[in-house]
Amino acid sequence: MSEYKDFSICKDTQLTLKKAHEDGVETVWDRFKKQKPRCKYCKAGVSCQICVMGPCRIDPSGKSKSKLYGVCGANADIIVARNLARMIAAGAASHSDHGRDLIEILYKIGKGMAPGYAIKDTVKLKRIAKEYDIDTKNIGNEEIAIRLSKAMMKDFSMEKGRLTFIDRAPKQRLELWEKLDVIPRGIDRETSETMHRTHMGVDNNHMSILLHAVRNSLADGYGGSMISTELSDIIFGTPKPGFSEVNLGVLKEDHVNILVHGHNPAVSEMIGQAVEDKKMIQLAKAKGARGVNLAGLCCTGNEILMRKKIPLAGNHLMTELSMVTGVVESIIVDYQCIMPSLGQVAQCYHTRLYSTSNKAKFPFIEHVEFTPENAKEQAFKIVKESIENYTRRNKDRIFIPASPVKNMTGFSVEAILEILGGSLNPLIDAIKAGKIKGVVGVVGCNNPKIKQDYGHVELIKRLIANDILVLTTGCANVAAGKAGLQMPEAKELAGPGLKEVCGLLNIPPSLHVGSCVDNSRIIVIACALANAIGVDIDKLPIAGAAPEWYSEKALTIAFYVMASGIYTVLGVMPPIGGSKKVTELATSGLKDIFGACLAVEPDPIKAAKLITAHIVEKRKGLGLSV
Ligand code: XCC
Ligand code: SF4
Repeated sequence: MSEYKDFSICKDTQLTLKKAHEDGVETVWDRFKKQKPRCKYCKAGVSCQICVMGPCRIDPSGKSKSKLYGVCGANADIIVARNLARMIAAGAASHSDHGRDLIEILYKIGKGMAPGYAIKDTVKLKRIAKEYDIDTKNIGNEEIAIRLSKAMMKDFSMEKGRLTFIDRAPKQRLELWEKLDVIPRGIDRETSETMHRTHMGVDNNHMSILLHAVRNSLADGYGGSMISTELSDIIFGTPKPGFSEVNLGVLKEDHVNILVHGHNPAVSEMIGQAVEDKKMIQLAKAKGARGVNLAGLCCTGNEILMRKKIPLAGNHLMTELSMVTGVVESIIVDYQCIMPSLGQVAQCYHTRLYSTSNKAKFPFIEHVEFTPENAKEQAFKIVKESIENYTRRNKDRIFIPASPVKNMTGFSVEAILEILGGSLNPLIDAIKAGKIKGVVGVVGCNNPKIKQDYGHVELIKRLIANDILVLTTGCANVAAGKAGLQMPEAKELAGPGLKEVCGLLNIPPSLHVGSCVDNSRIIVIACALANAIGVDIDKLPIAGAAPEWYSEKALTIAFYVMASGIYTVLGVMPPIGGSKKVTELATSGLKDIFGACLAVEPDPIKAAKLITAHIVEKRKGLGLSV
């Protein structure tokens, strides 16, 4: 058992991983080990495969004089900057494509072509439409939906020339971005231009590649991701606080268990509707189960947890293990962060797997395509088949490793404002009085390079103990929930000031604000705080951290957060070490440009010190007590 403690701090992970090995199942950790030793060129970002004169490699130590340039003459700085920019483009493309799919649904709702979907938050629909200069008087919600979706489509193209939501940023930040020429002109345009710039023989100045990468990342943060969040709220409802449960213990032995995994709530929300249907529940009972239990994984799990309080079974590194419990009838995936190994693991159990997006297909996973038109029908089909699969369960192989932990969720910006009585002023007063020293977003993934959830949990505990309010998204949120940090009672772990505020408002010291696209909610709060105080964002006592990140999307997030003026600490080094210039820029030089930079610190205890020191410095800058 002790060896399993090296992989994860979570009991449910340790025990289920042990069973996986007993069952002969290979997991992400086993494959991780087999990949060692890692290529030092790739690790440092100095291998290039951009054209077929290569692949080329530059000696990251700089010792080998014959390996200073690729065949085309690109040096380490150019190669590292190009590779980094392409990672950021991929992240931006992923979030933005997610947003685009939601725009299509909104448009089809307006046209009456998306049965099963509806506009849940009409107040927000009108508010966002106003931001897009749409006159909502005398037109129905359907027409507003059509006009808003068309206006948002313009954000994606080159028709408008400037992202709409970018103007949520404080004017000082906008002026800076204008001066640097990094205001995104169109979401797709910036990603496309990154691909162009990084083609052989285009942009060969690491600085200008990086500045464009920043613009590309802003196109995600204030574009694709922000649109995704706002539209999900409009279509599926703006989250409100409430309670649920988290960890593998949310699976129920006597129920049909269905898991949803991925990112876009368009599929999971429909599955959510189908499992509540009386006929489906009757069918489950006829098959000998007590009912149907829906739970989430990763970010689509965060989405339905936020809105419907549907329990969360686990984060990134738990996705394979969920099947090892032997009680999962089906997993329905949409896209992003879905390991292609899932189908293989399912071969050892009775779990049926379904992919739903025509852009995300997997080995050994059955494809049932979802469109706005057929989603309702398909959701019922899959739920019915999942229920029928209950009788195929092998009762001798069942293993539910833990009891669920209660958590509190649903902290949208709107919900936070409501708790505060309608404005951010009480929060600002608490910050000024030093009761809350600062606010930090702890976000991002799991990565087998870091003991699962250790980075998240240690960091959050230390921050809240220092009176720093934590906002979580993505897989970090699951870690916080499992560790009990998302209950109001966790205030006991907070410093005296934060404890008092949490007690007064009856909230946890670590608030769940959503999925990874919902980092845009953190940005909205940061912008609103800066605007209310009348300073730029980089003057605020706030920071970001992604202690266990793995994905290109996380890197894009780190970049738009940094470019917004928020110091961000990464727990895993991005592949940039092969260029001194790029590394220095990212970890210090950008501070002179954006007022914030990145830091890399794998040890969460040291990361907490870095962040706390940063917050102290910012408080001093504002003339606040420390
Ligand atoms: Fe994926 Fe969003 Fe990372 Fe988790 S946190 S591993 S990106 S699911 Ni987004
Ligand atoms: Fe090599 Fe240059 Fe081609 Fe990259 S772009 S593979 S460095 S020749």
